[in-house]
Formats: sequence, C-alpha cells, structure tokens
Amino acid sequence: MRALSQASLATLTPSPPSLQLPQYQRSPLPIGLVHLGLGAFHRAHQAVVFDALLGQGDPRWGVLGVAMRSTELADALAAQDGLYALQIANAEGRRWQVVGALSQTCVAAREPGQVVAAIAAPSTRWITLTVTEKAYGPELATLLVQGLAARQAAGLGGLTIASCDNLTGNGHKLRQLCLDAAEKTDPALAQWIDRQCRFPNSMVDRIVPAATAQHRADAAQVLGLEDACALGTEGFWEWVIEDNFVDPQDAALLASAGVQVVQEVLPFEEAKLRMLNGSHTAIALMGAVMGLPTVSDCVAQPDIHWFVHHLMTEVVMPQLQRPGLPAYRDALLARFANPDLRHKVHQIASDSSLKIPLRWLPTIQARLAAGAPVEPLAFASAVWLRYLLAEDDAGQPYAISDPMGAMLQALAQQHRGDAAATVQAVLALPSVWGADLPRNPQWTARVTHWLQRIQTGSVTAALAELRSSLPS
Ligand code: CS2
Repeated sequence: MRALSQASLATLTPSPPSLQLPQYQRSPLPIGLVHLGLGAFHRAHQAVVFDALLGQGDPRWGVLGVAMRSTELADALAAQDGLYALQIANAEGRRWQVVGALSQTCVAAREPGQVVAAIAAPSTRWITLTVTEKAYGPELATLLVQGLAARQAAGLGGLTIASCDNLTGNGHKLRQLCLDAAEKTDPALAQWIDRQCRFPNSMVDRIVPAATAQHRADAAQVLGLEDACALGTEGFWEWVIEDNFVDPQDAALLASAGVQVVQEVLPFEEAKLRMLNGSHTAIALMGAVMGLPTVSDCVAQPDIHWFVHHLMTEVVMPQLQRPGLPAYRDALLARFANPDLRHKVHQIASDSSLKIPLRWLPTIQARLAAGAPVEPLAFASAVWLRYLLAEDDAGQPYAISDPMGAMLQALAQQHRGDAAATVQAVLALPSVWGADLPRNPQWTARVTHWLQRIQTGSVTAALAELRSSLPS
C-alpha cells in the first residue's frame, strides 16, 4: 500500500462528510507558527484550527512542528510531508480528516538551530506550546530566549506566544519564565520581550488518547494509504484564549474558526482543570488500582460514575464561575463514557505528582478554608497513595511514570501497611500539597481513614463504603 504524502493525497477522492481533505495549496506552505511539543494533542487540537484558517484562504497558519526530544513522530510526519489522518469519533458516528497544517517538523534536541532560526524568521507570527507540566523549566526558557534574541537582533517585531498546557495562568507562567531567563543574560532583551511579545492565557480541551495500531489500521482502510501517524479523538473541542495578541486582528480570525476569544480565561480554565482534569486524575488512579484499562471502562462502573458526579456537583462546582456548570458536567460524563476513545488510565495517571497540585489542591484548600466537606478528594488522595505501591488490587504490577516516581514508590513501600505513616510521609511533600495542608489534622485524618479502608479491603470496597456514607 502507498504511504500518505502530498503526492498520494491527490489520488484520494473524498466522500463527504466522512473524509475531509485539506482544501488549500500546501506546497509550499510557509511557516507562520512554531509549535513546541509536537504530539497527539497539538495535532488533534490547535493544528485543526490552523487547518481551518488555511482552508479559509489565509496562508499564514502553516506550522513548524517541533518535538522536544523524541525523533520518531517528527521523522514519520516528515516522511509524509506533514500529513496525517485524524479520526473523530462520538455518539453521532465516526469521520476522518486529513490535516494539512504541519508544513515541516524537527526535533529541538537534534536541530536546535532550526528552531531558533524559525522563531527569528520574518514570516513567523506565533509560537504555541504543548510541552506538559514538567517542561516549564530552564531548558524551555533557554530555547525560547535564544530564538527571541535572534529575532530582536534581526530587527523584527515580537510574537504571540501561547501556552496550550494544562496549567493555571499558563500565559502568565510562560511570560515569567521567559522574562526571568532573559533578565539573567540580557536585561535589554527582557525589556524587548515584555514590550513586543504577548503571552495570552488559554484553556484548551479535547480528549486525545495516545495513537494506537488500531488507528493506523482504520486509517489504512478509509484512505487506502498507509498512514504511520494516524490518531483518534472525540468530536468535542474547546479553545478559550485571552484577547492578547501582537496582531489584534488575530482575535476575529481565531473566532471565525470556532475559538472563543475572551477578556478573562480564568473561569474557563478553573472549570476545565478542576472538573475535567480533576475527575480524570481521580478516575485514572482508581481504575489503575482496580485493574480497569480505560476511562470508559471506569465510568461504566456505577460507583465510579456516582463518584465523579458527586465530586463535580457537591465539591468542585460550588467554587466555580463558568456559566452552565450542570450541563458542562453532564457533557463531561458523556465524553468520559465515549467507548471509541479507549483512553488508557495509566496514560492519565502519569505525572500525577505534578497534576494533583493543579487539579485537586485549589478545591481542597477552598473547601477546607470554608469548613466545607472534602471527602471525595480525601478518598482520591488515599487512592493515589495506594496507587504508588505499583500493583493493582489483584496483585498485577504496573509501571509508575512520574518525575518523582522512584522516590514516591520508595516511600509507599517503606510504610506499606501503615496508613498513618504513609500519609505522614507522602502528604508532607509541599510541592504536591502546599505548605498548609499537611498540617491540617482534619485533612490528614480523612486521608488516613480512607487509606486504612483501602488497605483492609480494596479500592472497590472502600468506594462502596464512601458512597453509602454520603448523601446520594
Ligand atoms: C488528561 C488530559 O492525560 C491527562 O492528564 O487529563 O490530557 C486531558 O485528556 C485533556 O486535558 C483534555 O482536554
């Protein structure tokens, strides 16, 4: 079978609306954006928006897709002229879209010069980022600052630099990271970045599981072409971005492609991080210990479904401002139940030590400060401590992927069977729980209680107990 490429694309005959192809001139496709963190999420989210803008006849949205380290996807995409097929599956059925927005790809660790040159190129207007929570450090700052220094030296204007990571105030964080790094080497550059560049905050949402062989097999059937980069996602997507661009006209353009451009992203970001991602982390940890492979397997269990509904309604929603929360919650439960996604719990459970502070902690802190119940999150925290033993309730081992993983696993092993000691050791970590929470006796007592119940029986049994102890 021939491989997907610019040349073989021309042989495809789309059968609308089940297969959508790029309807614009792709060769050459100039680079208007540098995306850092080439992976599944970018390809199923921002790249689809840029593809729509290119389809409107605006050629400025071609992307240089930069993988930070791994070479495999970047090279496989390059071999296909940046093309890949995206399967979009929900209750209404499945459709496919070949996305054409990726003009070129490269790898930052292998070709740093290409990234710097692209950031400093006259046609580049934006940088977008999906590098995940753990990458907001010196290495990222150095790359960005080098590129921006070259841009300043070339006498060009600044860029819109949009973080699309699941961080609170992601634009603020990225701006601070860049300014601090520039300040250290060249204060004049820091001033230039501050004056010339914009760092809009944004909330991005689309569930995009890691691509599998099944996606590639399905794509081959639909396209009649081999696509090594095929992937799948859901129909739903949201991108809410702060109206804060170098070129103010980008606001209307993005809006024309379905992006919500707003003055204040915070209510959307808080709702998404605490409702979707907060539930995701709880579901993933429960599923991992219960031996349930995917999110849809988990929410098909009545007790887990009840847990997520209860957590969102009674504990998380009271602190949120996004309008229409009950409908947002119901839509989330339906999205979690999507059987086509096969979203692996172990994928979501990765890096939990970095996700918990963003997804659970603000809710726990606000509730405790108001004297309000936090029981489901005390339960979920106990499940995380149990998860750190790296074996499920049936004794099956699994790997823990987390920057703090080795240390956390060692702590959990050391205090295995002693709930109070485990809680004392792991809940004392301020980078996960903040400074005050570990000293809150009510909180530690509830987590210890649930860890004891889990250890005595299982997560399944403890969850049933939690359910019967709370008003339904
Ligand atoms: C998930 C997210 O892996 C995870 O931690 O919670 O990737 C989630 O699927 C996306 O944020 C949805 O927009």
